[in-house]
Order: sequence, then structure tokens, then C-alpha cells
Amino acid sequence: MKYVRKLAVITVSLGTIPLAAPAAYPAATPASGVSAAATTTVRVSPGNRRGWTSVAFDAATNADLKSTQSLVKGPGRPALGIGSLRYAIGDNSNRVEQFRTARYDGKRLASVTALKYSTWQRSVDGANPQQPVYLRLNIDYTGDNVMDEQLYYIPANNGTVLQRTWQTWNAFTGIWGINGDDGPQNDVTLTQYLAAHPNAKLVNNGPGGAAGGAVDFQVGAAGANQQNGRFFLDAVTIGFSGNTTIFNLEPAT
Ligand SMILES: [Ca+2]
Ligand SMILES: [Ca+2]
Repeated sequence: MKYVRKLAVITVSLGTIPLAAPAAYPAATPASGVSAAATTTVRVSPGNRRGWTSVAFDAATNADLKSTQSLVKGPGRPALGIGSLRYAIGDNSNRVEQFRTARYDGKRLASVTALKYSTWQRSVDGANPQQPVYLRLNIDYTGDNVMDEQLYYIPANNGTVLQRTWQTWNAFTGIWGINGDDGPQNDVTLTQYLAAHPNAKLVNNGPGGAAGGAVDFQVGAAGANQQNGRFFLDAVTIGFSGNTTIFNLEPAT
């Protein structure tokens, strides 16, 4: 059941952005136990998935399905490296394919400083243009570690979707649906969401997939928009408190 939650538009700061020390002064040394902001690129491959799992379920029956996902070469020139994660959806428009991780569970939404990813997709039967992989975050805002809402970043609400073309989506600065996709007019920014739920944090589990995790790049359950299509994901970029990890999805070598 979709519903629309009205959120006050209040500007709040999404975390603290460290300022660079003036050139004339020596750079401050981080306090013990505090790591300096950094960006790290890691390779996700069949032999080392870095905490990411591929699961699938049927949205109509809630039955687990065998995932169709695989790490493959291409298509075209991926955002990073030579490959990407491939999802396949056939005739069953209730199939939901999830690429999830629990590695960020428990972290505060307010400390997110980067959320970005790249997509490519095509229709198999040519009947309908396909929509890109979307991003779902499971949120607890009451502090009991039980999910209250889900935030959905839907690329089509954030720009023009192209077929058979790599595109990069900046979900951190984009607009999000609450508990589904009610169109861009009802979406909120993370800043707006945090104004209403300042203690929001990422939480396991949410519907679908015994092996869960709050951060989930998924396809499916989108009617003809994600049916009989092939979908690809790469360059998943996630940052908290200025520390950013770029996951380069790659096939086995
Ligand atoms: Ca790649
Ligand atoms: Ca809760």
C-alpha cells in the first residue's frame, strides 16, 4: 500500500564536510581513532563479493527465487573496468532481483556523504523501454532497530533514462520515494527526509531475501517497465562521513 507522507521542507546539513587546512599552515593531524576522509576502490568479483549478496523473490507470493544475477564482461564500456553486474527479468514481472549488503547496517542516514551508481539496460522483446536498476534503503527512525520505512531512488524521477547506454545517477543529491514510487512530485531529498527523521539509520532486513542488508540495488516488480529486460550495474559508490568506497563490479578473470 503506497502512501504519501508530507514532509516539511527544512534545510539541514547532511553531515560535516571537513575543511582543508590553509596552505600556509600544516594540515591538522586527525585525532587518534579518527580516520581522514578517503576514497577507496575495491573490486567485486565472483571470488570475492566484498559482502554483497545476490538474492531474488516473487513479490506476489513472497517465495524465494533462484537469483539470475551474474558478474559479466560489458556491456559496452562499463563505468569502471571491463564488467558489471547483470540482472535478468523474464515474463514474471513479480520477480525482484536484489543486490544487497549488510555492511552499512546501523549507520546513520545523516552521515551519508556519497551515494552514486551507474546503469545500462535493454529490452529483450523490444516491447517496452526498460527502467534502470533502482536503489532501496531500509530505514529505522524510531531507534528500535526495526524497519519503519523504505526509501526508493528511482532514476526515471531524477533524469532522462536512455536505453543501451551507461548512465550515472547521483542518488545522494537526488529525490526519493517513500515506500515506493509515487512519482517525482511526491519525492523528497535526503535533506528533507532527515529534517522529519533526524535519527534515521540503515537497518536490516525488509521484505525479500533471507540474506538482507539495508542497502539494496534492485530490479523488478515494476510492471512492464522491468519485464523481459536485462539490467546492468557498476561503479557503486557509497560514502559515510567522507570515507567513500567505490565498488567496481567485475567478472572472474
Ligand atoms: Ca566494472
Ligand atoms: Ca523502527
